Amino acid sequence: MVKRLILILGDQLNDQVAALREADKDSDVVVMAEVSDEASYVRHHPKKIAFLFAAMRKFATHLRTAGWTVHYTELDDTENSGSLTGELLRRAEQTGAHSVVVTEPGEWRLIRAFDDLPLPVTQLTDDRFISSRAEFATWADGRKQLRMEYFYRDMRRKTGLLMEGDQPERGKWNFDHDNRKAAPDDVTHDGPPQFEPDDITQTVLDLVTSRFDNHFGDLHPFWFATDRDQALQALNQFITDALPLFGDYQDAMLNENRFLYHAVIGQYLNAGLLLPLEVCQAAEDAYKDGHAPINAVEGFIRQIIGWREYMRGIYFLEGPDYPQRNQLDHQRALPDLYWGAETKMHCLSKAVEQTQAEAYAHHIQRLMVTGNFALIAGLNPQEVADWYLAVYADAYEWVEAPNVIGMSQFADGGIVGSKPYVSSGNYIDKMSNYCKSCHYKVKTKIGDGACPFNLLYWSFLNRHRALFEKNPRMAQMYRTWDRMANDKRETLLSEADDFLTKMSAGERV
Ligand code: FAD
Ligand code: DLZ
Ligand code: SF4
Repeated sequence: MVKRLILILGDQLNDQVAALREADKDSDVVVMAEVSDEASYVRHHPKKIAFLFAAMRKFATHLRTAGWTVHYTELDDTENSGSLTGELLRRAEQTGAHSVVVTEPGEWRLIRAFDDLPLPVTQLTDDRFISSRAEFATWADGRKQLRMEYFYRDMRRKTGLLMEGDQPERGKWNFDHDNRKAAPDDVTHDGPPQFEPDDITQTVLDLVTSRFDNHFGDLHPFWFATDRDQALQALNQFITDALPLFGDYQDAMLNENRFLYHAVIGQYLNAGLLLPLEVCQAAEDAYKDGHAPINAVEGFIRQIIGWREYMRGIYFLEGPDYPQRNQLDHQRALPDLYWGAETKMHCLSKAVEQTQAEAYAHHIQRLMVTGNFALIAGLNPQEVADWYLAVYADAYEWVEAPNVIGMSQFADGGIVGSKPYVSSGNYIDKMSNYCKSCHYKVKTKIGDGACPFNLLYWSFLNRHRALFEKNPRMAQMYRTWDRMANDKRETLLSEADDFLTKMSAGERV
């Protein structure tokens, strides 16, 4: 008799997940399901849906080969109930199982749905992460500020990565100072490997074309890795070809190059095809072998055992209402340019164009182009967050919400960041070659052709003066604003208003 259903979610595709380790091949049944509820709670990018469904199908095949009984529901199955809870109830009735075991999902929505299921569900700690929810809560307890840097140092101590005894390698925890180079003239890396779709992936691509053609994003060409072997190949290629320059050009952006020296492994890590520790160990080995310098390797490891773990910690610590926060009371609707409508702002146009094509943009494009613009234009953070959750192949609420609501939109009031990430066009000009091909002039502050980032930056600071002027890291900006001539300030604010009015009216701006 079947004892338990072992639910494996679309982002838990690894032999090491807790629910599989706990399960018994002889008496338990693995349940996996492609369901319309999950594919459409936001309108995910077609590449993201295809990636997950292909990776799920291939993982199910892998489990069967390893001797597991797997009940797999394809999206088109006539019996498909359309939801994960519906599928669990249906499979329980079919098999006679009386309980469910699942590795805890990365979303409050699903955690609650499983808690409410009229079947006993055990939700196990997801120990793919280095810091458990409980450990993060202990770390956070009693601290006035939850600074990533201190959490990260604890993660270094815990994992032993880049440590010499109890001291950091080369005597410094953080080499970020060396990682701010502007875009290189010549990029020596071809970007991530592109995998030819196999038969399983091809079937999924046909399904996604027929069912999700109306979602924003290009399905073709589809090149993602869809199983662990391929994801490991992608990781190895990154370590060999790109990691040595990852640090130097981490913040750079180029018209001609979508990936620069980034790893493009977020979707593999978050779906379980790669594990965070093995990725960091591969990077550390490259440092020990003399293949990659310390600024690159430390920077890369910090993103994973620092930022990634910290973001997850914040998501669970802050509770289910976190994604709904809107501390700055921003209410402007997301303009169509985020969905590919034409814009004269070249940086935004490039970031959205590559997002549409690849379901990918790197961190600085997300933070300092699309995110920065959303913040200084006063866009509603929940609409902004839904956009990020939909369009990126690596987006799941546990990591998307703290990045968008916290780091990017300051909608959590300063839990993740001590000041908002806002900048004028100057920063974008320094880190990219976008401005050279733009309709607007980055050096122009007001009047004909003024860069909208310049206008909106000051109007944002002016609007939120009461909140930010006492922040020591922002005092200098307010001093500069105060030194500006009165009529210049007035012109600037009125041009910013005009720009936003036109944008919201659907004019091409
Ligand atoms: P690399 O630059 O090569 O970095 C390596 C890895 O470090 C990434 O794969 C990722 O796992 C990790 N990492 C780096 N920065 C962060 C971070 N801030 N938070 C968590 N992990 C990080 N990352 C997601 O995984 N999912 C998201 O939904 C997501 N949404 C974001 C939204 C905004 C507004 C911003 C500013 C950042 C967001 N990030 C998100 C973080 C980061 O942009 C992506 O992890 C990164 O761009 C993925 O590309 P990569 O693999 O080439 O990363
Ligand atoms: C994102 C996603 C999509 C598009 N489809 C499925 C699915 O059909 N079945 C599934 O088990 N999971 C899917 N997911 C991931 C979930 O929506 C959810 O974000 C994660 O499981 C949370 O950990
Ligand atoms: Fe973007 Fe302004 Fe530069 Fe144009 S000039 S690319 S809008 S920062």
